[in-house]
Amino acid sequence: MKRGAIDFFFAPANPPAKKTRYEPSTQTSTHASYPFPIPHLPTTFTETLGFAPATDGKEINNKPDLDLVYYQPYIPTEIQAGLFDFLRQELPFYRVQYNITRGGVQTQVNTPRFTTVFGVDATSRFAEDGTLVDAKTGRKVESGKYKCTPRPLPQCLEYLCLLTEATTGESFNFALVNYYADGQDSISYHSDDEKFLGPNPAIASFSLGAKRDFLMKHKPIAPSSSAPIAEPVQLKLTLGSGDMVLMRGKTQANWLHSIPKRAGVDTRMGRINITFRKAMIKGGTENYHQYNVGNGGVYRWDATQRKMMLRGHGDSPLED
Ligand SMILES: O=C(O)CCC(=O)C(=O)O
Repeated sequence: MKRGAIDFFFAPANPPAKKTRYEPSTQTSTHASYPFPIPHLPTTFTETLGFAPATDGKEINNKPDLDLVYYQPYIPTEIQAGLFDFLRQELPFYRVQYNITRGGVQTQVNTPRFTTVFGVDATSRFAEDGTLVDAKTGRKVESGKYKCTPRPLPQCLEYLCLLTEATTGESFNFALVNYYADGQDSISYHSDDEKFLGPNPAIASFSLGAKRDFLMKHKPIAPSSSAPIAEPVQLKLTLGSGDMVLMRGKTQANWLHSIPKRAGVDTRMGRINITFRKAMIKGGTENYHQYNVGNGGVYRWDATQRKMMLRGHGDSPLED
C-alpha cells in the first residue's frame, strides 16, 4: 500500500478543526436579544490592546473634502490573527435579504457578506442589568418604541470601542460587523451619510484577516459652465489585518467607498470589518437592525466545516 493511502480510507469525513489562536475566556456577555452568550476577550488580548494603537495614525486629507486618519496597523501584530479567529467564532452573523422597488418592480437583494450589529442610538442607553432606558430620564423605555430589539455591545466589542474613543476623541454607540467569507463577498459603492448619523459623522473602520482593497471615489460634482469637467478623484487603500481607518469631517458627505469582489490567493481567506459609529435617533437603530440582522436565520462559524453554518432563527435564543 502506498504511503498515505491508509489516510485516504480512514480519514474523517470532515477535516479536523484548526486550532483557534486564542484561549477562550470563561466569562461571557449575555442578553435576552443574543442568540447565544458571547465570551469576553481573552485577557492576553486586553493586555496586548494596552499597546494599541500599534502605530501613529497618518492623516490623509490631500484630496477635496477628504479627511481620513489611517492606522497601519492599529491592532498589535501578536493578536491580529487571534482576534480575527475569536470574532469569527464567537459572534452571531446573519445573511440578510430585503426587498427594494426599482423602477416600480420589487427586487430581492441578497447582501453579499455576513453581517451583525450591536448598539442603540443616543436617545436610549442600556442600564447595568441590560434593560433599555431613556438616555435623559433614565426611565425604562416602553416596549413599543423600537420595531426591533436593540442589542448592547458585548464586552469584546465594547472594549475595542472604548479604546477607539480614547484614541480618536470621537464617541460611538454602534458596532457593525461584516464578515467577507472570500473574495466574492463585497460591499458596493455607498456612503455612510444617513441623516440619523448627524452632520460630518466620524466612523472608525477596523480590518482583520485577509487583505482587501478599499476603494474611494468623490461623489459626482455637478458640472458648471466655467469649470472644465474634472477627472474623477479616486483613492485605493489596501487594508491589511489590524488596520484602522477613521473617516471624518466632510468625507461621508462627499465620498463613496466600497470593497469590490476580488480573485487571488489572499481573498480565498475571510476578512472581518468592524465599524464604530454614532446614531442620533431611533431610526438609526431600526435601520441598522433591519439591514444587518434582518428576519432570517443566525449563522455561527463551524471550526470543523470551516464555514458559517445556519444555527437557528433570527432573534430567538439558540441552545448551545
Ligand atoms: O469592509 C469595509 O472595510 C467597509 C465596510 C463598509 O463600508 C460599511 O460597513 O459600510
